[in-house]
Order: sequence, then C-alpha cells, then structure tokens
Amino acid sequence: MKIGIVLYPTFGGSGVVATELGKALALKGHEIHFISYNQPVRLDHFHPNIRYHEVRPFHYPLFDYQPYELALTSKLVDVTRYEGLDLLHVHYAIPHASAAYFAQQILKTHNIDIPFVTTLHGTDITLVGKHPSFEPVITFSINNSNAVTVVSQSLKDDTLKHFKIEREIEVVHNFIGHDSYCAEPKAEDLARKKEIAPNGERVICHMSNFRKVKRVEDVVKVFKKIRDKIPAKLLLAGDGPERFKIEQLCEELQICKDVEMVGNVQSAQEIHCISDLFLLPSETESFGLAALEALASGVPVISSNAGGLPEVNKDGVSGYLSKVGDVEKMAKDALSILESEEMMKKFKKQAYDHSLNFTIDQILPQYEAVYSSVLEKEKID
Ligand code: GMT
Repeated sequence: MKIGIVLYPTFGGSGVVATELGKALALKGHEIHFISYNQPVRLDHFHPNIRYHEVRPFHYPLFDYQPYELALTSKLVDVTRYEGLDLLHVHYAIPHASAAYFAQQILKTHNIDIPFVTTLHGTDITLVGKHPSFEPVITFSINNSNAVTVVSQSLKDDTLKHFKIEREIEVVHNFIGHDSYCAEPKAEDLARKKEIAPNGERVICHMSNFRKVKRVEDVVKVFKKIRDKIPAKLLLAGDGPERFKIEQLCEELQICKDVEMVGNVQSAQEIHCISDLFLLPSETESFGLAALEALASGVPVISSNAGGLPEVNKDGVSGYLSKVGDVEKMAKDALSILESEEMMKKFKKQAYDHSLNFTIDQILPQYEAVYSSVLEKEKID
C-alpha cells in the first residue's frame, strides 16, 4: 500500500507512534509518505520505502496566524495526486483530521477517492478537543473519517463521553518499535551510569514535554522523599513550559546537586539503559508511551492511575499505580523496589515481560487490518 502519514514531528508521543508505525510498515514493504512541517525526530535513517514531504505555510503580513491547516490540506491533495497514495492515516485529530476530510473532498473533484484513518492520541480529546472552540470540528471529523482508532480503552470511553459519536471506534494500543528499547546495558551505558551515579546511587528518571498535565513537580517531590531515605539521582529528560518552575522547586528543596536536566534526547533508551525506576505521575494520560518504553528496557514504573495508565502499567507487577497527586504513596512504592536488590531484580524482569504484550509485531497487523477494511469498503461503495 502507499500510505500518507500525517503527524506532529516533535518529541511528543503521537509523533513517535506515527513515525515508528511508518518505519515498521516500510520494513514490511509498504510505501510510506510522512507529511509534516518538519522532519519527524525519530525519522533518522534513510529507507527506500520512506519519503518525507514538508508542509510550508505561506507567510503573508495580513495573517496574524499562519493558516497551517490549509497548507496541509493542499499538501495532502498534491502528494495524493502525484504519488498515487492509497490512503491517509492522520495522527492527532487537531487539525489533521479536518485537513484530511477537506483534502478528500477536493480530491473527489479530480475523480480520486481516498479514504482516511484518524488515530486519536489523547489531549486532542481530553483537553484541547473538547474545548468549545474545537468541539464541532472534532465531532464532525471523527464521524466522517473512514476509520477511527484510539490508543486505549480509556481514551475510547472519553471520546464517547465528550463527543456525539455515531460510528465505530477501534482500540489499537501503542507499541514498542523494533529498536526502541535497551535489551541489555552495554559497557558504555554502564560507564555513563557511573558518571551520573559515581557512588552506586539509584537512578530515577522522568521523560516528558514538561507540560502542566505531566505534574513534573510531583516527580521532584517523590524524588526528594526517596533521596531522604537512600542515595539517589534524578534524570529529567525533555523540555517544556514547566521547566523553570521545576528548577525553582529543586532549589527550594535543596536537591539540585542530585537532579540532572538532560533536555530533549533523541534516543529514550540511552536514558532507560542507565535508570532503575521511571516516574510518570500525570494528571491525564491516554496511554503513556513513555512508561511503555521504560518497561521495555526493564525499568519499573511508578505512575498515577490516570486515563489509560492502568492498561500499560500493571499494579504490583510492572511497577505501582497511585491516585493523582499521592506523592506519599508513590515514594513508598518506589522505595519498596529500590531498597532491595531482590525486589529490584524481580520488578525489572516483570516490567520487561509485561512490555512484551505491546510489541509492534502484535500491533502492526491490527493497523493493517484497519487499512484493508477501509480500502475494501471504498471498492464496494
Ligand atoms: O495528547 C498529548 O498530550 C500529545 C500526545 C503527544 O503527541 O505526545 O500524547 C498523547 O499521545 C501519546 C501517544 O499515543 C500517549 O502515549 C500519551 O499518553 C498522550 N498524552 C496524554 O494523554 C496527555
């Protein structure tokens, strides 16, 4: 199949999922056309089945806001016509689903029928999408997609709760790509760990886009409670609007010397390979890909029980779940793993084993089945 994948190119989970999916589809022989305003961060290797098409919004002084959605729509029309795409798969509803719908209508005037699949990822439903300034467009685009998938049962429930949905929605969980985990720490990983934790301290990590919804301040508070009991270091990977507040909190709690802000990292596994525990105390999380990637590297997860996190992090097995904001319990659970070598070993293995429920080999055929069914329907219609 020739598939156009529309995505955000940044470090966010929806972009990572879309890129890893496209890479895996390309390996299976499909021709993949990524369409975005920048080269996706995880698209770092040449593959003969992969193309990247850049959307360049037109700058004109009259526009206070660049009409990105129109530039994207035109690009979808252009790429579909000239590359002969069979279908479009758009990740994150805003504004990708409505742009795909508009492109589909334009292409009909060129006698081209192209179906599009929308994958809802999280805040396109739970935070931003349900806002009155987007809701009518999101409802329309969901109901008029040729197929809709969501990344967790929890997100499906939220979608049905917040929007007037008149169609089927299929759950296709997020997954770990072929090369997105650290199977065994290598000698250079161990050397890096020694630099971060020279006296054998436990290494705790968190990775996100530092938005409010991630509750990074809870990460710091939990870490402080851990460090009060055992020697430990905290790696904060990522960047975003909350960073300044987090730095201030570290100063207030006088833990700066044990906290490393490592910024955006290309490869999550470089962090996971040297970590003993991953913290994800989010306010809402449709799935929690960051947690799954940690599990896949054998790093147990202490998380909140928001949204789809219980579908990813199995309480008492791959780590522990707590109510949002319960930093006391999160710290207690973390210490119960970190303080004992035996527990550490047990949870590391269980974390890795649990992640095997979400391999690309299980998830890819589910997406392929969705594609085949929309193409089949298109033929019948
Ligand atoms: O919805 C967002 O916050 C953005 C999105 C992204 O692009 O990072 O994240 C969501 O999609 C990920 C991939 O499906 C999920 O793993 C994240 O849980 C989800 N984020 C939230 O629901 C907050």
